[in-house]
Order: sequence, then C-alpha cells, then structure tokens
Amino acid sequence: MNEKHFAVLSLGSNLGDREGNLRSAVRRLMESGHATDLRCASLYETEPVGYDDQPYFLNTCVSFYTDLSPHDLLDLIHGIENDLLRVRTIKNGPRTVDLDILLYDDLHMADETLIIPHPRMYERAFVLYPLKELIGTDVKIPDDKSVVKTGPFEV
Ligand code: PH2
Ligand code: MG
Ligand code: MG
Repeated sequence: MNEKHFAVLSLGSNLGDREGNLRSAVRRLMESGHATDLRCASLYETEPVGYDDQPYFLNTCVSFYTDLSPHDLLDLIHGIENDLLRVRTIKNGPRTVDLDILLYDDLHMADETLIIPHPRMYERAFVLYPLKELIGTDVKIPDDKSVVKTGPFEV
C-alpha cells in the first residue's frame, strides 16, 4: 500500500447469526488487501434506534489503514454487504450486516452518496460506545442503558 488513510467504520447486525455476520464482514475487509493494522472494539448489544419493531443489534467499530479513496472504500463495503445477503427493505429496518464509514483521516466531505464524518454518529450511543473504546476521546459520552457491552470481539 502506498498512501495510507486512517478509516473508522461502524458495523451492525440484527438478523441471523449476528456475531458470525460481523465476523465475516471483518474477515472480508482484511482479505480485501485494502485494510492493514485492523483493530476491533468489543461487541455491544443495543436497542434498535429509529424503527422499534425489530430485534436487538450487535454493534461494534473497526479502524484500519487503507489505500482506498472514500468512494472506493464505500464500494468495498457495499460489496461486503451484498455478499452477506443484505436486502434493503425498510429504512432503519433489520439487516444481516450494515457497514458505515464514520471517519476518514480528518476529512469533511458530502456528496449525493457519501457524507463523512457520518452525519448521525454523534447522536447514536450504539456508535459512540464502541468508538470511544477504539480510538479513545476526551468527549464524555452520556450513560445510555440501551447499549450493553457483551465482551471482546476477536477475528
Ligand atoms: N442501525 C440503523 C438504525 N438503527 N439501531 C441499532 N441499535 N444499531 C444499528 O446499527 C442501527 C440501529 C441504521 O443503519
Ligand atoms: Mg447504518
Ligand atoms: Mg449503512
């Protein structure tokens, strides 16, 4: 890899083998050849946000270095979602796996298909808890009982 960029993704699953789905997604990232020094936060069991009538999620965050541009990284994660048979139905509804780009270096960008930093990341406890564990931050995150740490996530 020549140019390296620091990327952070949020991962979530609430259908089927949730932990297995997250594990497969992370494997695929590592095997893509475009992610080095990958680190994972713990898994968190979280109440669904935005659409209540669906199972609880498992969420985590990963960070890595990549040679991909933001849009090429987005294409890679969409490919992984498709491989894991994600079907897009209801907005905020159930999914086998969802990967979202949270951060990419200190970039701020917005176009029709991609906004970085992720526009809702700061209001979502299911993102902030694993993110804080992964990259540390001085920001104090309010206690939120809808998010429960379940244990380490090793891939
Ligand atoms: N993802 C959403 C909507 N709601 N709720 C939880 N707990 N975890 C998620 O990953 C999640 C959600 C849209 O992507
Ligand atoms: Mg999402
Ligand atoms: Mg998404």
